[in-house]
This record gives sequence, C-alpha cells and structure tokens, in this order.
Amino acid sequence: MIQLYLWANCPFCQKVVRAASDMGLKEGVDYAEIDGAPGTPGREVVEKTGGKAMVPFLIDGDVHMYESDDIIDYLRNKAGR
Ligand SMILES: N[C@@H](CCC(=O)N[C@@H](CS)C(=O)NCC(=O)O)C(=O)O
Repeated sequence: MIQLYLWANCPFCQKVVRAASDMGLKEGVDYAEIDGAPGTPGREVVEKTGGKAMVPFLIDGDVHMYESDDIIDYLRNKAGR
C-alpha cells in the first residue's frame, strides 16, 4: 500500500490529504498515513529512505517522493481520476 508520511501541522501535508479525500481515496484502504512529525520513528524512515528531513513524503515500493504537487499528481494517476 502507498505510505504517506505526514505531519499534522504541515500545510503541504494538509493539501495532500485534502486532495486525496477529494479524489475519493480512503486512508487505510488506498493509502496508509504515517506520522512523520519531527522526532517520530516515521521521520527517521523519511530521512533514511529519502535522505531529507521533509514531509510530506510518499513511499510506494521503489517510488519515493517529497514534493506535495508531485505526490498529488501521483495519487491522481494511481486513482485514475
Ligand atoms: N516543497 C515541499 C515543501 C514541504 C515542506 O516545506 N515541509 C516542511 C513542513 S510544512 C518540512 O518538512 N520542513 C522540515 C521539517 O519539518 O523538519 C512540498 O511542497 O511538499
């Protein structure tokens, strides 16, 4: 399943979640939401996998993505809408 590392305080993360919801994507069904706030285990995964301390971050198999607009485009293509 697509993994989205997010931080509740982050407006770019909020934008991604809103877009996913507008596409009809469901957390826990179409993607997994993981806490990527500073100091969390999720943030460690973000840094180790992508090399940057930044959220939102998407992991889908070998696909890794940091830019919220790229993530939204990727979800839209995956969702086919
Ligand atoms: N260009 C990125 C910007 C993302 C961004 O600036 N995220 C901030 C949080 S809102 C961040 O991760 N800052 C580093 C940190 O929190 O440690 C995007 O559009 O997704």
